[in-house]
This record gives sequence, structure tokens and C-alpha cells, in this order.
Amino acid sequence: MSLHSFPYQLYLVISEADCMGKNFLKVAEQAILGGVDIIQLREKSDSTEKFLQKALKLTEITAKYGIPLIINDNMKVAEKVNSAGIHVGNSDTAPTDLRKQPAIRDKIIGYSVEHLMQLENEQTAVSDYLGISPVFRTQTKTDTVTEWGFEGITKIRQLTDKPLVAIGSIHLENARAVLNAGADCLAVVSAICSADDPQRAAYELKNEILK
Ligand code: TZP
Ligand code: MG
Repeated sequence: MSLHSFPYQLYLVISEADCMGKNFLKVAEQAILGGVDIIQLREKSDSTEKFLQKALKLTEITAKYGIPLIINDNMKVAEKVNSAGIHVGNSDTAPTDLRKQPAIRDKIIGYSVEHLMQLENEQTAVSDYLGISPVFRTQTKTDTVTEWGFEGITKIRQLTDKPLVAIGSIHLENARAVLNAGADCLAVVSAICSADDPQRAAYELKNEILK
């Protein structure tokens, strides 16, 4: 059962390191001004305390613009900043367990699909959206399993009605094809975080989605 609708089309996944020395809070704000409508903070190597401090600062920006903030795989941080949601992978805390946590149970839960078998388990059923991870191999995250490609998106689309968030080497040139293959939402890291002008990069991607 999903608790939330998912009316988002351009999803920024951000970490400080992926912003290449730029201020990640500024990048996030510029991305919002360009048209990003949901943001995930993904800090894989920070202590919980450091992650929390970043999340608190980012919350000031997302709250200012009314943009949902999703926390990657850290229940404590998600709880403390009262984020809109949490995103987990196939080997993180299971969505069914997240739904049992009082502070988490009502949040948006995103779940990455790395194997087709996951579509048969109850984890997908209790999630609000599924990440198709990765659509294409990417330098941003190298420990990936299946490279889904366009065919993989279409196959998953046929197996589930859940909102599908595609991630992995998505940029302006392949954005339309990823949507046409069956994705509902595009998630990007480098297409926005390493752009010279993150606001413009977000604007162009959003424009492509809305075409
Ligand atoms: N999960 C699957 S691929 C990926 C994540 C977090 C990184 C995507 O980064 P980029 O730079 O948009 O390819
Ligand atoms: Mg994980």
C-alpha cells in the first residue's frame, strides 16, 4: 500500500562531494529555482552527526520553497529533521520495517530496484516509489548490479503501477527516451551538481520533461 501520491518529475540527488567544491546548499537552491521538485540528500560516508548537520541546513532551503526532502538510508537523520521521506536500497533497512517505525511509517518511502525479483516481494508493495537503479552505468555510483537500460524500464513498467524514478547517467540528451520507456520521474546527480550553471541545467531538464 502506498501512502503518498508522487507528483514529482525532476528529482535531484545531492551530496556535498558530488558538488565538486561548490556550496551544495547553493546548488540545491539553484536547482529548485530551475525546476527540481524533490531533493534527496545522500551522504554515504558521513557520520550520522555530520549528515544531520547538513540535512538541517538543507531543510531550511527545502522548507522555504515547499520542496520535499528525502533522506538516503538513515532513519535517525530522517526522524530528526522530520524529512518528507526516506530512500533505501535493496540491502538497507527494508521498507516493511520502515513502515513499523512510528517516526518513519507515514513518510514517503523510496526503494531501489536492482533485481527483477524485487518486484515480487512485499517491499515494493509498501513503497511509495521505486528507483530504477541504475538505468545506465555511472561514475557517480559504481557498486551497481543491473544496468536496466531502456528495455529494463519498459519491463518494470509492465510489472508494476508504482511511480518509477529512473536514475543513472540521465542527462538532457537521453531524458525524453527514458520517459518514453516508461519512467515517471528523472533523478540526476551530476547533470545538475557538476553543471557550471545548476539552475540552467535543472531548467533545461524540466523543460524537456514538460515538452
Ligand atoms: N543510484 C543509482 S545510480 C546513482 C544512484 C545514487 C547515481 C546517479 O548519478 P548520475 O551522476 O546522475 O549518473
Ligand atoms: Mg544503500
